[in-house]
This record gives sequence, structure tokens and C-alpha cells, in this order.
Amino acid sequence: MTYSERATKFTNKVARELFEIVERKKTNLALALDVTTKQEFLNITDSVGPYICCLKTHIDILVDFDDELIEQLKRLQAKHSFLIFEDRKFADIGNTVKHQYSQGIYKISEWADIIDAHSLPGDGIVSGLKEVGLPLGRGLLLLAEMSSKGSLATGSYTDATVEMAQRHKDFVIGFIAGRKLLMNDDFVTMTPGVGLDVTKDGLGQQYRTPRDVILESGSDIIIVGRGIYGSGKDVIAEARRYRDVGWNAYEERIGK
Ligand code: 5IU
Repeated sequence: MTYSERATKFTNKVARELFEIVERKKTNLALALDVTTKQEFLNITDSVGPYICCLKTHIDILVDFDDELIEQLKRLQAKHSFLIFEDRKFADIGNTVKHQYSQGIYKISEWADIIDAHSLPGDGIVSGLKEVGLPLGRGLLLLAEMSSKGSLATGSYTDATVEMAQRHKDFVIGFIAGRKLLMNDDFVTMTPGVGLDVTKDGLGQQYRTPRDVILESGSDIIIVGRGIYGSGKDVIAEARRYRDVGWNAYEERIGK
């Protein structure tokens, strides 16, 4: 199925919006922007904005974070049209994650369209996040698999995560995983650990190609970080390159 056909089937508004952006901008590329200063963060987002459907953030690594950053980020979001995914990987009991999601310095629920969580604590984590996020029209991804070497999220853990998602279809929009996990098209699959030039990073990260991820493994969105903004890279040229390779793999998959 095409991204636009998929978009019409989602009941969750964020999942629908994501695939509408993918189709409109013809990009299944999400940028994982792990930089530590506001200036780098905003400059790269503005440069790469036209080529991405989603910006994945780790807001707590910015050394000079302030509320103004969020306003600037929202302006760039309106300018370029992408969703914001805060890769917070919530992992506590429902009552605690509720506060981590909405309170503290970052007030993630106010600006992040998408968040993610470990399934480890059980259904309560989803229920807690849902209390905050559902009324705001947000979406949650569950971590069903990880790209790093030796990850324990495999086998029955992955299966139980899929079952958890199916019990919370109103709020869980999909998975972080290396491959499409369900035959039906009810969930979004986003895959990190994507790179064209190297296969690992020395700290356990493992890279696969966009073609492997989208065409062979049936994922929907490639998440690319240092492959685009790593040292010495031309970020615009790299973003275009990943967008093109990711989109070609999708067109090949749907037989275009
Ligand atoms: N990330 C992973 N693997 C995972 C999950 C998240 O790499 O299994 I869940 C994050 C970490 C980083 C980005 O923010 O995705 C990948 O960045 P690089 O492309 O620079 O390795």
C-alpha cells in the first residue's frame, strides 16, 4: 500500500499527518539530531527541513536549552512541515512518566507530536502517557527492537510489545523496530541505525542501508543521524542522498 492509502486508514491523527507529510514531501526520512547546542540544532534543522518528514530530538542533551528554543523549533516546523518526535524512551511506572511527559523543564507534551517508551514496565506506562497525550492529539511509539548490538528487546519481549500496542491502538501509533512486525497496516514502523557509509560506530550502534530497511524489511521511516550531520559532512547533500535512496526503496517496494 502507498503512504497516502495508509494515511487514510489510521484513526490516530498524528499517524495520519505523518504519512500525509511523507507523501506530500516525498520523503520517508527522519533526522535524528543529536547535537548539543541550540545554534547547531536550529541551523541543521533549517537546512535539512525540506527533506525530512520528522525531526527526532533528544532535548535533554542541549547544554543551552531554554523556552525560546521551543518557539524557534515550532517556527521551523511551520516553515518546513515535519513532525517532532522526542526520543525520550520513557521507562517508569505510569504515574511517574505522566509527570516526566508534561512537567519539568522540557514540558515535552506541549511540543512533541510523537514520543516513545519502553514496554518493560507493562501496560501502566502506556496508560500514564495516554492520559496526557491523547487529549492533546499526540502519538506513542513502543520500542519493540533496538538497533544496538546485544539488545535484549528480541523474541518474546518484542512479541509482548506488539501485543501491548494492540491493546492501546488509540494512542500507540507504532513501533521502533528493525522491520515490519505485523502483517496488517495498522501501525507505523520507524527504524534507527541507518547509514550508507559505515556499519557501526564503536559504541554498539549497528547500521543498515535504507534499501535493506524499507525494501527488504518493510519499515516505513528511516531514522538517520550522523550519516547526515557527522563531522565534515555537507548536511544538505547528505539529507538529499538519504531522502532519494529511502524514497527509491519505497517505490521499488510498491512496484513503481
Ligand atoms: N536510536 C538508535 N537505536 C535504537 C533507538 C534509538 O540508534 O534502537 I530506540 C537513536 C539514537 C540516536 C539515533 O538518537 O537513533 C541514531 O543516530 P545515528 O544515526 O547517529 O547513529
